[in-house]
Amino acid sequence: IAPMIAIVGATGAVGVELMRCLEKRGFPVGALRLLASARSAGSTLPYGADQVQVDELRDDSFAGVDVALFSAGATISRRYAPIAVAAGAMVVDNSSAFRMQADVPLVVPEVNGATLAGHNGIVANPNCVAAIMTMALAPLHRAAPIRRVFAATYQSASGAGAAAMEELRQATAAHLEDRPFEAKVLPHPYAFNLFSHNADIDGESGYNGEELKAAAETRRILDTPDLPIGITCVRVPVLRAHSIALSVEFGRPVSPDEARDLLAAAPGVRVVDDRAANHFPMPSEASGVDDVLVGRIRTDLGDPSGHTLALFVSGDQLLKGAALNAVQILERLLGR
Ligand code: A2P
Ligand code: 11C
Repeated sequence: IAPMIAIVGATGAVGVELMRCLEKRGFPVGALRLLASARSAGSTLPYGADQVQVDELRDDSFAGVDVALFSAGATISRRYAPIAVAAGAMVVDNSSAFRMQADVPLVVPEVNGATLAGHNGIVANPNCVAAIMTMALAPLHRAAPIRRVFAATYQSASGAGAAAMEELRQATAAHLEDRPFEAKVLPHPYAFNLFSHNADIDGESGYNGEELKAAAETRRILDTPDLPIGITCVRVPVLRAHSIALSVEFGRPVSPDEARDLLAAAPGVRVVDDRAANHFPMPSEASGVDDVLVGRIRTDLGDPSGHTLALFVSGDQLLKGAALNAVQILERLLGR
């Protein structure tokens, strides 16, 4: 029988995409319980032909729920995911709350789906950079073990939530109309600008929280605990797809042709690498698309040994970086 599914954070950027993914993939939904803050209680959201009411998240929200999809931030997940599990629900959590916890699998189904078997009620959905990056790295790593990664990200507004997407729209309109605009959601002017990712900086390393999460989670998903990863995360004025410039050193030389073949054969990856047309992955073409786009595949001339490839990746932050991956996890968990 079809499960009762709760979505915590249903009104958010990811919450709305979770509903779209369930619907689009024909996931059997017995009943849908939409949960958010008191601010949204009583509003409705469309699901198929229905309007479903949004309720305030409370301790008793999970009675009868089979599966709870959390996307309301780590604080909410820490408090309510154990309550959902105690009520008998299986939790797929999109926050960072449990991602590095040993008894919680951190899963990109195409990469390490087998680790799902070890779950104790909670499965963690990775940080969007980690999910998108591992989709490009794993097919290569399986053929030629990776020794080192350098990454620079170009991250969209959606990673900071629905309010940040709206701020990008408003700030851009104000800029074009030469009106003053005061940023409220993000720390810096966003229109026609870019800035270092808004996560807090770790005083010791100088890395920000997003960089540390993306690196640690990538190591965990690839099962390469010692992989050195250097990464710089930047917010760019794009609505919903993240891009990543990668430099990947292997234990042996890997030619661009070999890499292209490996990536072309990988489920969930689409090679976009047309040198003649200068057509490579772009966030505009990754937005709304399930596949992660990978291209600009070339030998990295920064490494004269020929062991390093350069790549450029774009993936929809709300889909493979969040909602789609969560629904794919659910499909695996329920054996669909
Ligand atoms: P609400 O819309 O009622 O504030 P986003 O990542 O797009 O910013 O979305 C965050 C999601 O988390 C929204 O659905 C938001 O609901 C929800 N949320 C935020 N704070 C709480 C809370 N205290 N209890 C339940 N849901 C919350
Ligand atoms: C961003 N990736 O683009 C972040 C948002 O680890 O789930 C999600 C943070 C996380 O800002």
